[in-house]
Amino acid sequence: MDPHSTGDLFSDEALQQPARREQIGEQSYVLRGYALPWLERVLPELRAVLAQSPFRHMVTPGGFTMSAALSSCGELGWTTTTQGYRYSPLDPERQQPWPGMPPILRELAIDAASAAGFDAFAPDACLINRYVPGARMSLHQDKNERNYNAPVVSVSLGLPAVFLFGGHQRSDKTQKISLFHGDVAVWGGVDRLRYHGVQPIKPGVHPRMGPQRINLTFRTAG
Ligand code: MD3
Ligand code: FE
Repeated sequence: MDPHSTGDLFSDEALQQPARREQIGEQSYVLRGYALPWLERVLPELRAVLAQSPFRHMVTPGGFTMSAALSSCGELGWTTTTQGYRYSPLDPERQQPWPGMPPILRELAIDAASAAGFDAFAPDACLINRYVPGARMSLHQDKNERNYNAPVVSVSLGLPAVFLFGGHQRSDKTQKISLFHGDVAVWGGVDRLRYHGVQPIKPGVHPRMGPQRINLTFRTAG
């Protein structure tokens, strides 16, 4: 429509920034603000998931308590045991299936994957990480999923984070990428097994999310 007419000037659409797609690797993208128009539908569903399976701090096989708290929804959730890391159909805290993946979360993930060039994404797991100020995630690879052909889709909410994007060896140089509320990152193909981590979150209070960062990662795990 004519942008100078007043009719829809204050509609959500008119207020929306154009989505910016930044390429950060051969097959990796950050879709700036991509999740913002979805959030008022996503956040109530996320709250309902967390009411069923609350955040908990998992202990690594090496005996370290992770500083990021974790939950999951979908057919599979990520867990730690003394044996190692694995995906499980049951929430070990409750010995019950994880909450189902809310359709609006699934739709957001599939839509973002497609915007980054990955069609037919079929996520079966959504990991939910909560970082309070000071929490971090050290450099690691995600390699517990059965199928590395599928991308990983990550939605950042709340306080900003500095994401570290490394190479295929732990010792490879890392690039720093700031991730903000509403940003969606998509990784796949040749970048799927790159080392990555999150620097300690700086103190702050996000106007919508409070004093925390929440990250959703959608994967095809099984
Ligand atoms: C790059 N989470 O849960 S998500 C994780 O922000 C994890 O909570 C971080 O790493 C967070 O495992 C980063 C972005 C992400 C996820 C998977 C990747 C980046 C990736 C796999 C390969 C390369
Ligand atoms: Fe990871």
